[in-house]
Amino acid sequence: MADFRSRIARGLARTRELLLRDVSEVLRSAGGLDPDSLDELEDRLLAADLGVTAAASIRHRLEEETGKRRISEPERVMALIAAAVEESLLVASRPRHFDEAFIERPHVVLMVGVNGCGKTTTIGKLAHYYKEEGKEVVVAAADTYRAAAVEQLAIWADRAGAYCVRSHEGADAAAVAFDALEAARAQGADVLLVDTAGRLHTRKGLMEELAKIRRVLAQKMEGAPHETVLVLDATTGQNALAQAEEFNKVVGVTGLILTKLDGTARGGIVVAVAERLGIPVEMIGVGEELDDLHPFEAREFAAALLSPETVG
Ligand SMILES: Nc1nc2c(ncn2[C@@H]2O[C@H](COP(=O)(O)OP(=O)(O)OP(=O)(O)O)[C@@H](O)[C@H]2O)c(=O)[nH]1
Ligand SMILES: [Mg+2]
Repeated sequence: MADFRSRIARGLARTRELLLRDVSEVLRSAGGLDPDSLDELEDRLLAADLGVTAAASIRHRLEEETGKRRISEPERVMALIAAAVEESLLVASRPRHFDEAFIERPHVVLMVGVNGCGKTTTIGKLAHYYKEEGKEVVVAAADTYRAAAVEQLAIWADRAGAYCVRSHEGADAAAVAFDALEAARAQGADVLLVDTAGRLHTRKGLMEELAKIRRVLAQKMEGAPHETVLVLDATTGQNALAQAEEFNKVVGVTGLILTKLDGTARGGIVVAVAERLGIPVEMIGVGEELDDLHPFEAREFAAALLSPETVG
């Protein structure tokens, strides 16, 4: 996992640098942590997208600590922040692994999210992830709005060694999902990953289409889809919360995948989303290659986000 850690650390470098800069500035100007600098620090944590609850709980920890002794080293503050972040994330983290005893075959995963959040890419990576575990994977091109979308998924499927079920542009998305489930069953596949068109969570008609895909899958196989995964682009910051709430209302989100954590300064959004929704963050995307998807581990994430040893 050392490789994973260094990739995450690299990916979160910008988030970490900004936080460390904030902490250092606050400490320098106040000469240490006092009530005023705690206020300032809490504001900076909010600005870093960590969310209200996490920012408040970090403040609380720091207050307790300053009651005992004067803190003026940024490293100490960062370590306390890391501990608080880890605690917040543990509540909602559920590393993804394939449990033979638990699942039915095929295990059906419906991928949803706004335009461009990374659904198709993530399906490609997830197909690869499962193939590496020795699973047979089928993907469904149920984004039928654009021919290019089907082509894009087919290319990813090819790279990952998964079978792709596709139809023509403009075909009924639910029908493609239905056909793919039939094919996955006929092939005795272990996993079916259903790609869907990006849609704004505020567009009612499009959101209804997702509900229809769900119904059709459930008709074909009791319990399907076994998972509905919402893909969130970490660079969107606080808007990710509104998206998650809307998608959850319409299709019942069972897990989250955060993408584009590489190179964003807003990695703190993971903490806010996990706290607000209590939906587990299962995986995180840290790049555009096949193996740039990793099971989410609260401890490793907190360490990579904040710990001073990984800086530089
Ligand atoms: N840097 C980075 N880029 C990513 C990541 N995941 C996806 N992308 C890029 O984000 C862009 C959009 O990805 P798609 O997978 O097409 O997103 P989508 O949600 O399927 O988009 P629509 O189907 O149009 O809604 C592509 O250029 C991807 O390469 C990631 O983890 N890191
Ligand atoms: Mg797509």
